[in-house]
Amino acid sequence: MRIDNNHVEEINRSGIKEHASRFDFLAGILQKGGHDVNSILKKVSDFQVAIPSWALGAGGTRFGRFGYKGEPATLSQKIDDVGLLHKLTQSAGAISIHIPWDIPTDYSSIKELANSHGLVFDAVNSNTFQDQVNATETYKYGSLSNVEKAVRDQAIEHNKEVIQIGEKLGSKSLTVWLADGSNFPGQTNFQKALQHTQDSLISIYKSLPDDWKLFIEYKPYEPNFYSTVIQDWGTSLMLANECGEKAYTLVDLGHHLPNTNIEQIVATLMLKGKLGGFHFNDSKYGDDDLTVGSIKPYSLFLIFNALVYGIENNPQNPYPAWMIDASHNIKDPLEDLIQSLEAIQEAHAKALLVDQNLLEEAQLSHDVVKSQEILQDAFRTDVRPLLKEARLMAGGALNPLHGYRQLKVRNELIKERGIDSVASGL
Ligand code: PSV
Ligand code: MN
Repeated sequence: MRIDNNHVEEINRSGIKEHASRFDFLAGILQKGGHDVNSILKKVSDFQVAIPSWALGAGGTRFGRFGYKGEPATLSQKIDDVGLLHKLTQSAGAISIHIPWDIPTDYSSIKELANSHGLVFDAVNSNTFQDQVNATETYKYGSLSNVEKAVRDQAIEHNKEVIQIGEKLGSKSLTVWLADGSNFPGQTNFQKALQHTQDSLISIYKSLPDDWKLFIEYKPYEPNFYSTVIQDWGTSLMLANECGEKAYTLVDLGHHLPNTNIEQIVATLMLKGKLGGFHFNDSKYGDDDLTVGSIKPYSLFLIFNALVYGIENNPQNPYPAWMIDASHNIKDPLEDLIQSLEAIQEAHAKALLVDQNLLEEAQLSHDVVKSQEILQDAFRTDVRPLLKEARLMAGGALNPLHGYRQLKVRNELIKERGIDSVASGL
């Protein structure tokens, strides 16, 4: 199924009048408060988030997986799904693929298809956390950090192949996430594991085209439960620095121990010009991969406040690559992604309302109360009419979730793909 302009017109018709009055009301308040509404609208619509190819099917846990009917079974169908999301939300203009889950067979037709939906290919992701069919070496005891040279070489080679695939698609970055670590004290030598990882990453980095970036993800635990080689942002930053100027740290919101101050990590990395990419999700306990903004919306806003500050004040940091990295165990994956996109846009728009000059004044005069008020004023503003207006201007749906249901998109996908189609991926 494809959503066209007629569909969008149909789903927007009933709400347009109500929206106009709500938007005018909010725009009036913001203008009185000294905000440039047009510039905020532009920043909101320019903010595009990549959808990972593995998030379009139902996820699972180690206890089981409950499939979702009409899942995209091929890369083309996954691209079509991102196209649906983008048409409705006008904020999902890119797709990020995981290799070998989604290796294209016909590159030009895949690129053409993405192009027809207005999508580009974001970072390509390597996978050295699962053994592949016919692989000679196993990653059971690690990949880039493995004590066996043959295993490290296989993992390095895989990353180089992923770069080649990405080049054919027009991607400009490689994301490396390592599951490497240990389950028990004494199992590995920390120093040797880190040294091997560094040497392996440098070898991959040497194959990186000049206009590419390498993103190094970190994660404190899982699937290893005693130690992870790249456990935190400091380790990732250290490795990125060892690799060179095209290597960066990637922050995944779920990859922190509970209550970690992620906004401070963001600020630190941006000051150092080393925040390359960002994976959005939400969590209550660990790497729960829940819908963005579903658990801790205020934290998400504070993180966006640090991101917006960094984008405006840190020219040394390249514009980060944004991606949703969530998993959907019981929701329709497309509905879940629409909710995530909305939460991201909302937190971003609220952060754009923070008066940074006023905040600096309050900070310099040690007015702690006022500093808090400035942030919370922005957080408490209902920016949804702004998001709707930005979408409307870009040709999207006033309310993407309602539109998705009104057009019965899932039913159409089930008719086209059947009830048993299963997405490749985790
Ligand atoms: C690992 O938890 C991770 O966040 C990495 O980004 C992976 O590539 C992704 O999830 C999918 O497994
Ligand atoms: Mn991630």
